[in-house]
This record gives sequence, structure tokens and C-alpha cells, in this order.
Amino acid sequence: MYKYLKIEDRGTVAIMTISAPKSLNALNSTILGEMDDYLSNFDCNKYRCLIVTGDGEKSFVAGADISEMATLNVPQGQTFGSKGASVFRKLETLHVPVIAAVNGFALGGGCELAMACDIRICSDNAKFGQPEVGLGIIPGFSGTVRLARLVGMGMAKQLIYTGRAIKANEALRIGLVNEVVPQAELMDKAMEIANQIAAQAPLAVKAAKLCINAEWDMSADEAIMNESTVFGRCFATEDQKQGMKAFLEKGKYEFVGK
Ligand code: CO8
Repeated sequence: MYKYLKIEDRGTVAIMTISAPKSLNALNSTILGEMDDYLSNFDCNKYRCLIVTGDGEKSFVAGADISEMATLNVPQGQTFGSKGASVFRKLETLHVPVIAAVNGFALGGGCELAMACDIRICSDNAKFGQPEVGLGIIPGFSGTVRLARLVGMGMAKQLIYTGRAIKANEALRIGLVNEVVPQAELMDKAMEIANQIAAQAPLAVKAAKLCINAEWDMSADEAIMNESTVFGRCFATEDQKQGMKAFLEKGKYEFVGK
């Protein structure tokens, strides 16, 4: 049982809800510790997708907890930053896809949390931004790393230097989110995508995620070679054999993850 995380089991899909309503779900060290524990013990054989969201209809995560950061010194700031960065990296490298269902403010560490997920969808009242320079700091949970990769260097620099928050439709336009839906439909949409993922061959989905993540930093030649190797390995799986057989025989096969 966690103090700040609500965990739901929806069969092959898990939902992790961050719940600290008094501070609009701002991330303190306890929440980061709980997320670390949950992700370290996450059962990637049972679950084929994880959805991350925030409690309520106002905020996904309104950033790192400013009341906790206000009195930090240099080493404590580094420790806090690297704690968040390492938890978010765990999310990014989890062996199943992670969907951020952004239900409101995704500011600072909240925007960084969403960016560590594979897929981002949001409600029409969502707002994204990296307001850190207005507090005398910079994004510290890998925002300077991921925002430029997602939306391009020019747009990332403008958003980070100005600290300006953007609405859902602008986030959609610049490619920060994949889809905007009415608040009431957000979790249904997230579940729809999660179930689509969960119906695919799990080892293939995992291999695709690992490839896309790893190939980001490789040269084109290395990346193409890496993909060919991983592609070849898929032919050792039961799911490939049965999946293709079922297609050719016009039957149906439920993937087992072997
Ligand atoms: N931390 C702590 N408390 C917060 C935070 C936060 N990030 N955001 C909101 N709260 C609290 C408010 O203090 C308030 O508490 P109280 O009721 O006790 O006064 C409560 O939540 C409700 O907030 P508001 O009354 O301000 O609600 P509004 O609807 O008026 O405004 C906003 C909502 C616009 C979201 C506003 O609360 C706001 O601007 N929040 C701060 C957003 C922000 O600047 N986030 C970035 C923080 S910095 C960060 O995330 C850095 C990440 C990397 C850290 C690396 C560390 C080394």
C-alpha cells in the first residue's frame, strides 16, 4: 500500500495514479520513492501496458514539490534531481509501453514525467510547461534532454527560456501530445490504446520499445543493424510462429508472450 499512489489492476493493463491533491499532485521525495518501488517491482509478464495519470480533474502533476526544494543546498539539489531523473528513466525503459493520461496541469516535473512515457494523451483542460527558470532553477528531471528530442531544439528552447505554459491544442500542434480528448473521455481513450497494445504480441512490443529507445542515440548504420538483429530474434518466438500461421489460415491467435 502506498501513501501517494493508487494502483489499479485492469487485467493486462495497470494504472498508476499519483494522488497528492493538496499540492496538485506535486512530486515530493516520498512520491518519487513510491514510484521507484512500484516500477522496480512491476510485473512485465502480467501487464502489457501501464497508464500513468494524476488524481482529480485539475492536475496531472504540478511539478516537483516547491516546498521541499526551497531550502535545498547544491548537493541536496543534485540528489533530488538525480532521484527524479532515475525514476523517470525507469519508466522510460520499463519493458512494457507506458501511456501518460494527462488530466490537467503538467508543469515542470509533471511535463518531464509525461515526456518519460512512451505515449502522451491529454484532456482538453491540460496545460504543459517548464516554468523552472521562473523559480531560479532549470528543468531537473531530464526536461532539457527530452523536450528538445520531442518537439525540436528551437521550440524546446523557447518553452524552457520563457517558462510559458501551453494549452492542450498547442501541445498537440507541436507534437508534445498525440491526442486531445474531453476530460470525461480521457481514461477510456487511454484504456482503448492500452488494450490495443495489450492485444499485440508482447515480446514483439517489448522488442520494438527497446529498439526505438536504443536506436535514438545510434548512427543510422548501427541502428539499422540493431533492428535487423532484433527482427531476426522474433523468429525464435512461439507468438511469431502461431501468429503468422493463424493469419495464413484465416484464424485467430491470442498471443501468449512466448
Ligand atoms: N509544489 C508544491 N506545492 C504546489 C505546487 C508545487 N509544484 N503546485 C501547486 N502547489 C500547491 C499550492 O502551493 C497550493 O497550496 P496551498 O493550498 O497550501 O496554498 C495548492 O497546490 C493549490 O495550488 P494553487 O492555489 O496555486 O492553484 P491555482 O489553480 O491557483 O494554480 C498552478 C495552479 C498554476 C499549477 C499553480 O499552483 C502553480 O503555478 N504551481 C507551480 C507550478 C510550477 O512552477 N511547477 C514547477 C515546479 S519546479 C519543477 O518541477 C522542477 C523539476 C525538477 C526538479 C529538480 C530538483 C533539483
